[in-house]
Amino acid sequence: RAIKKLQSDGTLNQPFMWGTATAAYQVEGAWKEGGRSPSHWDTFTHNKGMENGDVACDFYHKYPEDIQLMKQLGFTHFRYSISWSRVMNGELRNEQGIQFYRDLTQELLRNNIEPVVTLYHWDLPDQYDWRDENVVNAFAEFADLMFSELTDVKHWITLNEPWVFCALGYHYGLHAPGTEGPETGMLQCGHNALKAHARAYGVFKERYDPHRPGAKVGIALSSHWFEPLEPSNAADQELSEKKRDLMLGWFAEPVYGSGDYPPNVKSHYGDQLPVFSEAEKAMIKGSSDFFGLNHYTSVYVDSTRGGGSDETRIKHGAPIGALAGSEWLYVVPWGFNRILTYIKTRWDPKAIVVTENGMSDADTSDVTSLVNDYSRIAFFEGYLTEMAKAILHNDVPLVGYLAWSLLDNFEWEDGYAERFGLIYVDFNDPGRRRVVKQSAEYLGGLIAQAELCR
Ligand code: PNW
Repeated sequence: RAIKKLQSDGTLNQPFMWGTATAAYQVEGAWKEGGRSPSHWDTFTHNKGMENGDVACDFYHKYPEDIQLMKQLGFTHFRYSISWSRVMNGELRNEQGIQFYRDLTQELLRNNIEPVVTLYHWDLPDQYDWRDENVVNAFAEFADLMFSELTDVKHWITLNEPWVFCALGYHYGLHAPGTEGPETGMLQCGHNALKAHARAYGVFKERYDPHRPGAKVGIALSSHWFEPLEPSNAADQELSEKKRDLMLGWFAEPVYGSGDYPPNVKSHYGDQLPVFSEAEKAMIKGSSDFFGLNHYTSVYVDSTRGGGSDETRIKHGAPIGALAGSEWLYVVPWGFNRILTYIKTRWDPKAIVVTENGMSDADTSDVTSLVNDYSRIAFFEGYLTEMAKAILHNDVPLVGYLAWSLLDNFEWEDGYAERFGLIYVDFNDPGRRRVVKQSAEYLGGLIAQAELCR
């Protein structure tokens, strides 16, 4: 019904995008094959002796098999990212690396699966630093290279979750390059990320758009839903709105709103926050053809607690939802409708693509329980029902839903301890055996039904 409504509204002028999402460093492996040079994630994990993406799912070699699985399950789209240091070595192009992405893209198209390409999903070549303005030009050139090579790609995402890679990489020190420091580093990172995104968008519009009918370029932003602990309490409401600004509005307001940071972000950081010139604001404003949203979870906001601890998952003794396999991921389906409706109301984007949504299981040696993943089925049932409500009752212009993730994979600082896949991967097997989980079959069945109802 939701899809029918989108069609009658004219929101869907192409089939609804049913896909899965991955990221290069999390799945590819082959870290020094084909002329690839190290990214800061290689260096960070190796220096710290952490689990790493050296082999990961070995997607680099196994992608034809994975594409057959996607096809059997009925997915129409697949989101993957480009390892920048695979396709470029400093300023030079690396032909072998580029060929890998040409081959992957063609294999998808041959199997009737539309590519959704993320240019940057956190694996920065070692020589760059997001706090340094040089990265802006470098990223625009890298984007130009990929736009020119992957001519058949219709959906591009410039950056994945600048909130995460700036905050965790340059403030909390949990992600590469592992810098724990004042908020200024993270703010500088965000500033350059917005400029880099807008430059790449501009390159596409100027040089490629005229010859690529229907092609779209956007950015993927992540946010929790922030719910006032007491919905009628004005202070809880106000603080919730501020938290939405600090996580989502920081990037969404410049791109989809005014071209500048929201007032809450300006007042919170004061002089630490870099300032955009008028020309930069003009370049950033409107620099996205769709709103890419990565959403997983929700939190309550309690204004009666102090600064650092104003978020809680407990209300009157009851948890906000079931805890998944990651300490930050509580299953809160209703928050999905709320954040989608909030985005529609505040920024009124032409289209929203859910570029990631999914849940984790903690790793265990009990493979049967990992494959019979009924709690993940419940997760998708709950979140997709709320997504349908957002479309039907709140006129949210949703054009696609990409589940995170196709495969169990390298979950960043948590290594292989958390499994987000629709497909189980045996990381002890040198062949990285795959087993389709029950939740993948469930989604496949749901896609088939949705298609029949059109
Ligand atoms: C996303 N949070 O990261 C990333 O895009 C993926 O690469 C990652 O594997 C996936 O979600 C699962 O973690 C996020 O705390 C990590 O809000 C944490 C948050 C959001 C997104």
